[in-house]
Amino acid sequence: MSKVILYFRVVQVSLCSTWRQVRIVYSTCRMSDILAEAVKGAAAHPRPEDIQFAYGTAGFRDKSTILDPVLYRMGLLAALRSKAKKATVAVMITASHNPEPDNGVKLVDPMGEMLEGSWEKHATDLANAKDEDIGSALQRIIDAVDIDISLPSDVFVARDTRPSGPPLTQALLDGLKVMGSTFTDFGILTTPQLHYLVRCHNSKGAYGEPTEEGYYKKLAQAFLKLRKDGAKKKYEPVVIIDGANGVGALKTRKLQSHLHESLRITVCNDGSSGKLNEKCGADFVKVQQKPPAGLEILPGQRCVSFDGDADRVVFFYLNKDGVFNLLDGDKISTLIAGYLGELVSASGLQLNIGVVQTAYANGSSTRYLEDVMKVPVSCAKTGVKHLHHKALEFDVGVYFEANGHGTVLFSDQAEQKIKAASQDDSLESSKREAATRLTLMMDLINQTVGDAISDFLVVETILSTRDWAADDWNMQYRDLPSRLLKIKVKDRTAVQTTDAERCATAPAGLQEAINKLVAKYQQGRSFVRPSGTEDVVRVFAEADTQANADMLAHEVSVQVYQLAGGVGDQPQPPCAP
Ligand code: NG1
Ligand code: ZN
Repeated sequence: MSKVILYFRVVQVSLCSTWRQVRIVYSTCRMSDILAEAVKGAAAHPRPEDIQFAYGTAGFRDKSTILDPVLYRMGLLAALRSKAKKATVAVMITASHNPEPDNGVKLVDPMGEMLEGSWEKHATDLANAKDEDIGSALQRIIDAVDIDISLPSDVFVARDTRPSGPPLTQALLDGLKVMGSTFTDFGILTTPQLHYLVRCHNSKGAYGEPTEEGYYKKLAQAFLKLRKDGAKKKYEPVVIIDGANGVGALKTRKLQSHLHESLRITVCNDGSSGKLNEKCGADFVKVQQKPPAGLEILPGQRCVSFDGDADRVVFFYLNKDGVFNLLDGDKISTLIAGYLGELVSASGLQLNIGVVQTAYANGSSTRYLEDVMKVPVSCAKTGVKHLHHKALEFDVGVYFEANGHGTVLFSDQAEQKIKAASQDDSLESSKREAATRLTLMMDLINQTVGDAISDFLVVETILSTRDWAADDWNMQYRDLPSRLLKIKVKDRTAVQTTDAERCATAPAGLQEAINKLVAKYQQGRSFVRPSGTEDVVRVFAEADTQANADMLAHEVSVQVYQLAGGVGDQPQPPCAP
């Protein structure tokens, strides 16, 4: 080892009643000792030789039983990331909408962003290094990024409600301790709460108070100020929340006391009986296009589904004939972009607003945004980091995945202009008031990442201001019927795509086959892509009727099965309704 660097190493961290009171005892040691200890520590977290892990669109995600070595190694990596950024970073342990036996881990950068793309490879390499090679794998990262290992590191940690969370947290902390990193274990939080906390901490409170209570206070204060009094004809401040039997339910209960009587929330699927994400939650409702189990709904009642870590949200209701209607991420982004657009015009500010979607966005929503609302729309690859990145191109960038994950980003310049206008006494009062509402919307929106609780409050604010029932919102445009399927293949990387995943470049002949099938259907559209979180290829189709969307999705699935090495039985045609 050529470098001999002495640096401080934390040997004891004691957490007192609040995370701020951390007692830290330091000792000194050499980098070579640390790397040797990292290897030694791996003995308690051995890596099975036959499994390859990959840091995908949502970090590592797998059966919780095999993730222990990955968590240990992510502890090591998080410490390095913190040193590289000279700031606190965060690690969230969750498998989001996936079933309870799964779990996962993702790193969060200092301002609450997803881990920078170039580090995903480091994460994958370290996760796949043999136990005895951990030291050299760490050294390669240190050299590649040129990390000053003598710097301190600090990491925030949280998990969702999965029973595998505590032991996996322990494995992560073992990795952090070996690296001599300080850390704060927040226990159970929603993913977006952790993103919020790390940003508050690194911005020295400029983004908000860095506590869970601070999160509720910030959202609730903005929400209550935005709520206009006065009789409503259609909007009712009553809502039923499907908490997916996860952390979103627990945290909504905590939020409730801060909202006073402004909104009557009934939390169902709160984890007291059902299983996490089982027949409930945002993913179930979106994919199955039906209400979750565990809710008794009357026609017209507004219902909300969160996913397992509360970073996705969809709304739904039964119309007067009892027919299920879904208000997904596309409907949410249209609602938000429309309202923010009105506020920006009313304030007289020159700010451009754009919407970012993925190929999964319903075709009707794209047409409505572009043709009726005249809002520019960009299409990004699946995965929040891609949408987030594109949204930064606008002064006000609204981004949502159809599945309900999304938020709004305000550029620094936009934020400054809006705040200045809200305090400018020389402006007409109507302009100033619009700017003031925009500042409150900025507070209500969790700009770090999609946040089910924050997005839910944003939607309630807009519906209340517009005095809309769910039906009024839904009538903005009519969704085209669609179908999402998944196909198991030998190797999902056999499917490759381009043009924001809308066109398959491999295997040969697949895109031509899709084009031919699509041409048979009115308003047909279909694309395929390998999932980043599951070992499957996803097939999406939409068409003029549900039967046609189902049939198109089926026919494309058969092509994927035949051309991309399908395993198991060939997909069967949809049953007649
Ligand atoms: P994959 O498995 O790559 O399709 C899914 C979602 C993404 C995103 C990630 C992260 C769909 C079709 N895909 O990704 O939008 O939310 O999970 O959780 O919904
Ligand atoms: Zn999630």
